[in-house]
This record gives sequence, C-alpha cells and structure tokens, in this order.
Amino acid sequence: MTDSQDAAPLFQPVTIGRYSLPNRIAMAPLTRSRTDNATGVPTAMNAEYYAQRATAGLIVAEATQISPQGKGYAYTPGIHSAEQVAGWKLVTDAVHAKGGHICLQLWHVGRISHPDLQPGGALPVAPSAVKPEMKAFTVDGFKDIPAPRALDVSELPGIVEDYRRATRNALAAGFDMVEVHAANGYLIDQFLRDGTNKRTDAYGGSVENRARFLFEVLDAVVAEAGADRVGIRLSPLSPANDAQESDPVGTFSPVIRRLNGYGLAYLHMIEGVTRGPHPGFGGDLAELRGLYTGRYMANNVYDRAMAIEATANGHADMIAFGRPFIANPDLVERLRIDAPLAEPDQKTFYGGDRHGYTDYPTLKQSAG
Ligand code: 8OZ
Repeated sequence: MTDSQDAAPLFQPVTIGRYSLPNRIAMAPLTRSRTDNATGVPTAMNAEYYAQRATAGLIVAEATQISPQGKGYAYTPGIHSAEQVAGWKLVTDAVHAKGGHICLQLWHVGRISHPDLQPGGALPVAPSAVKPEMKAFTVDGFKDIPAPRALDVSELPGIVEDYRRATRNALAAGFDMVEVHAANGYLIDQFLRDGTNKRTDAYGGSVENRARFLFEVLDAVVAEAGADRVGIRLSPLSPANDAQESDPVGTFSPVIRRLNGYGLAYLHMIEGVTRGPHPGFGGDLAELRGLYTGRYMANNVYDRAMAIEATANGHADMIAFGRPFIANPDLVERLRIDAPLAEPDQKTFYGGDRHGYTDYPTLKQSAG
C-alpha cells in the first residue's frame, strides 16, 4: 500500500442520493438462489451473508421479484408478500448494525422464465411473443424456455403497480434505496429493444414508445421513494439473455438523456457484454456514458487498477464489483491494502447452503 493509493478517490466518501457513503466500492447485485423456492422469504443466513459484506460503500442486494409473475429462476427472493418483507428486515437490520447501506434491486424477468416458475404454470409474459434461445433454471434443472405470451396493453398498469408496491415494501423492509433492474434482457429491457418488442401500440415502434414502460415504472418507483433513493441499471451494449437490438446507441441515447431529468441517486451501467470482457472506455460506451450528468456507477469485470483509475479520472463515481465480493467479504479492505483476492468456487454460485456463501473468510480470519 502506498499513501497515494490509500488517498485514491475509490477509498474516499461519496454522496449518492441522500446518503453519504464511506467509499466508492459497491457490491453488485448477485443472484445466489438461496431462499426457499415456494416462499421467496430471505433468512438469517442471507442476513449473515450481506452483513459480512457491509463495508461496501453500498450493497445492491440481489435481483428480487416484484410479483410471482416476475420470477424466472428457482430459489430467488421476492418483495411482494408480508413474509418476504419480514425476511428482508433481518437483512437490512444486520447490514445497518454493521454501519452499511443497502439497496434492493427490483426485478421482473418477463420472458426469461418457465411455466414451472410461474403462478398456475402459466406461460411467461413479454412485450411480444418472441421466444428466447435460452434455458431456465428450475428446481428440476435447466429447461428450454417456451415462447412467451404477449402482454395485453390492459395488463401494463398492473405491472407498474407491482413495482410501486415492491418499492413500498422495500422501504418498509428497511432498504435505504431501490434499483430498477432495466438491464440484462429482462422485462424492461425487452420493451426497450427492437428485437424483443414488436408491438404496434403505444409501447412499441419508436424509441419513445419502447421506453414508455420504463418511464412509467420509474415514475411509480420515484413517487414512492423519492428520486434520491432510486437508482437504475442498464446494459445497453449487452446481449445478455438473448437481448436483441439493431441500434443500441440510437435506442439508449434518448433514454439516458431523459434520465438526466429525474435527479436519480445513480445510473448503474453494465459496460459492454455482461460478465465481460470490458469493452474499453472509447466508442459506444464513451458516447453513452458522456450523455449522463448524474452519479454514475460502473460495473463489469473491473479490477483494482481500473477502479482506481476510473474513479480518479471522472469516468465513474462508484464501481460495482460482483464476483469478487463472493469470495472476499472484506473486498474493500483487500483493495485498499492491495492484498490478494480469493477466487470463488463457481459450483456454489447458485443454490445450496452456507457452503460457498457465508464461509469465505476475511483476511483477518484467515490469518487468525
Ligand atoms: C445470473 C443468474 C441469474 C440471474 C442478471 C439477475 O443477469 C441476473 C442473473 C444473473 O441481471
């Protein structure tokens, strides 16, 4: 460790929305599939996992379904029932007791689901009946995803209300903020992109129409929480979950410009293709990033040097680390002193018990 690195902006406080955070390292939302599949209720084990990581400047908790219909993976948590709110309260209390801040990521998967995961075994829903070339993670293993049912325009206000209720529930559960998951080919992203949105009504066609659902959701979430407690996550340059878009810069530029008017806590951008490689800081990323005037959280395979550089040169206000937080609960301290990082075991990423979840030691614990 050198004095100059310790003084790097990455390790200095930052104001995000209404909060002053102690450093610019966020824990990215990570699906770990460790809640009861039937109830989606978080447990004391989930609380311990997040509390272990509370030195992050901000924890963005894993993607959480806003409704039973919003579910697309086995064992993921929800934020639509009273029991789920009580379960999440265990998590937020444990993080706050350690001095941390925690945000909940609000999720509707749209077509990235399977009848096994849907209420009444129904087909998943989407803007249009375009089948994803993907498999779904169910309790019986991976299964082919069928073509979804196209949503009737009359159903959209109900889904917006689900986001509103989820926001209210998240605040009741003690979350400091919420993040709207508009990335990675899930419902909101399916509306935005011309490959998955073939609608001919007010929600399809022009970019303005394709973005209508996003902004209706955002208006509802902001009305509940206040813009200074709301973030949004986008992945304009990613084909994750078979997301198809003929003109990402043309589609996402007006969206990002319009986001400027909201005064959100932050824009969280997955830079390039989800889970890497990083696309570099020029080209389309530079163009899109340059449009945003508020707080910017950058994500995607950042290492220590990139994170220090990006928060020093004005590219980003925070860096979200995902996989490094799995095996390094004390990631902030390890980055600060430039200690080696532990490697996570991929076999325990999704599903299972505390093994590969709450049993990764801190540096201090391994030394002791
Ligand atoms: C990996 C596995 C399951 C879900 C995303 C919520 O891609 C996810 C996710 C990632 O945003």
